Amino acid sequence: MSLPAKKVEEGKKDASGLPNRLNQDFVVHNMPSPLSSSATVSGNKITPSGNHKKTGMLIIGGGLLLVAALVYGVYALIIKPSLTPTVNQPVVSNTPNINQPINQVTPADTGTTENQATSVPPIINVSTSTATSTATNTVAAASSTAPSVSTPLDQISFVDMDKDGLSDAEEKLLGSDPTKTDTDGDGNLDLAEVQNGYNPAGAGKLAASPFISSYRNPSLKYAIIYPKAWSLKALNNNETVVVTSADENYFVQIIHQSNTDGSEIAAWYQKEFPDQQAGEGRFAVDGSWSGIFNADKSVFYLTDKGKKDVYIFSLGAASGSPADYFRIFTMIIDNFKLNAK
Ligand SMILES: [Ca+2]
Ligand SMILES: [Ca+2]
Repeated sequence: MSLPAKKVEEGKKDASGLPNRLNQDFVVHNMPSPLSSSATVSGNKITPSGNHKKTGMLIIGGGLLLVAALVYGVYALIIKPSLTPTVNQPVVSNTPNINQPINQVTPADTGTTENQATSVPPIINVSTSTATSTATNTVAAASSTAPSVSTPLDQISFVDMDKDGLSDAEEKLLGSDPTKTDTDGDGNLDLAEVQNGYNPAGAGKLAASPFISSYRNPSLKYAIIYPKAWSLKALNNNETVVVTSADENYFVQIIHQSNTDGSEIAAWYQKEFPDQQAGEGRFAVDGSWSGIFNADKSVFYLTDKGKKDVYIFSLGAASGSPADYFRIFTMIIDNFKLNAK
């Protein structure tokens, strides 16, 4: 009798099942390492350790991502910003410095020419248009016509062949030699002589120089000296006096107003120009007045000893730099005399 077919099939099954079992055993025995990723396949004992491993990998991977994110964050927020702005900033900040003063100067020249247009030359219009009779107007106008350049006039360079501190243009006005620092050879330099009221081109005082004229204001009783080559005009009932260069490009203007509350000049300046820095002070040798410059030294304000009046001196130029005549400006200020006979 032959074996029933069923048994044969079972035998076949057994025969084919053996390699599978061997295979399983083989796999089990050869994959004991908890680090193996295929350990889950091989049985109950190893499966849990495979889950721990996956979790570990996730934590490590997440940690790496976090570190990467932090590194990028540091770069994006700290390193990158610190690199880029250095390129942009100078480009932005350079431009406005140049434009502002020019814009501010032009309207003052054009907008206020009506007042004195009929009686005085064009250059004087710039200044005298501001010389209205009321005190407040005068003050405001004087400040607005001043050049808005912040560099003080005595720090702006000018043509000075002998480097004695007087410009060539000023030496021509005063009769001194623009190529000699001590024109009259008396041992005193030209500039020092002018600053102390002496004639740099010869003996004696500046007031006695043939290159100098004097003027006494008949209403206000003050006296000034000025270059003979320049011309002088009194306006507004002598409240305003303008001295103009021969070519009418430069002018020195003196405006009078009352010192209504009797302030010291520094306090007066602070009250009139609360947002403006004052320049250095200057005093009459005899103590009869004390004054103060504005920041760029184009305007000088003084009050008398009794603090009854304020006189406003300004130096201007229709074109070019008023710095060429700053020593003439201070010469006029320093020799300003109140109660002149
Ligand atoms: Ca000189
Ligand atoms: Ca001299």
